[in-house]
Amino acid sequence: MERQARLRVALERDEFSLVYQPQVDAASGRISSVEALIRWTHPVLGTIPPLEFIPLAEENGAILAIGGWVLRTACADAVRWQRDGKCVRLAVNLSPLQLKDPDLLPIVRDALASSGLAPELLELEITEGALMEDTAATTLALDALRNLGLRIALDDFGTEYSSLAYLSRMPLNSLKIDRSFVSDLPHCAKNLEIVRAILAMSHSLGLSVTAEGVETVEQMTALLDRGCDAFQGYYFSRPVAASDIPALLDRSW
Ligand code: G
Ligand code: G
Ligand code: MN
Ligand code: NA
Repeated sequence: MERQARLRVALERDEFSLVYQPQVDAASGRISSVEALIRWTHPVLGTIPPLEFIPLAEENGAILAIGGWVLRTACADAVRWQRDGKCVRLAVNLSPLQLKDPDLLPIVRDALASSGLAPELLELEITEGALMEDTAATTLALDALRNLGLRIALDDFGTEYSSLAYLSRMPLNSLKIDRSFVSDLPHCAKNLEIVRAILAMSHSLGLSVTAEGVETVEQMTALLDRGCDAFQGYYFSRPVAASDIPALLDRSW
């Protein structure tokens, strides 16, 4: 079978799963949020990374069904953590195609209603590409989502267009600095300056900033010294199974 065709049946065959990676609040050192990340385990081919299959799913439209499954599953996991007495925000990645889907709003509303997750605890991560495509329609879609009470984060910031125009125009709550700017900190003077500029600009627009791909204490310190609001990366935790999250929520850094 071809990969595209395999992808279409993977949902029915229950081959997808989610792992979760913590985001740590700089002020408290506690986990403020966890990001859901999809995994595909094919019975014969084994693990197929999202960077390989997400683009395929966007080509054949399967991303809409897959994205709906991710939302419902992640919201249900988050409510299970709450029943354990652990309240944490949930971040879910949204494909540009989902943002253009006229059914997105009812899909999100249903995922919240059927799980019982409070909208304030859900954050959707969108990419710069999604913002560039159709500004008017995108603003409407984001406004509708924010009116439900949830938060919007701009993912992988700095890798695509990084237009300053949409940053002030779009209804965003936060921005995630791409890990390519983090990996050679604290030694790379140029990336230190880029990080400083992103933080100044974001804070003046009222956006909170998360740094991605933080792998060492030196990287964390460089980001902390410059006023970064939250961190995500292997230094704190790799993505883990849903059942491992409650124990992590007791930790602090
Ligand atoms: O988990 P990992 O680093 O391998 O993820 C690689 C890429 O796949 C990241 O850019 C991430 O945003 C994307 N990704 C992971 N899970 C999802 C998902 O549920 N939906 C979408 N649209 N992208 C995802
Ligand atoms: O959605 P986003 O593009 O932010 O996806 C996050 C991706 O980054 C996931 O695939 C995750 O596995 C990966 N990742 C998370 N932390 C680290 C890290 O510290 N180093 C590296 N190299 N990758 C990371
Ligand atoms: Mn993300
Ligand atoms: Na990212």
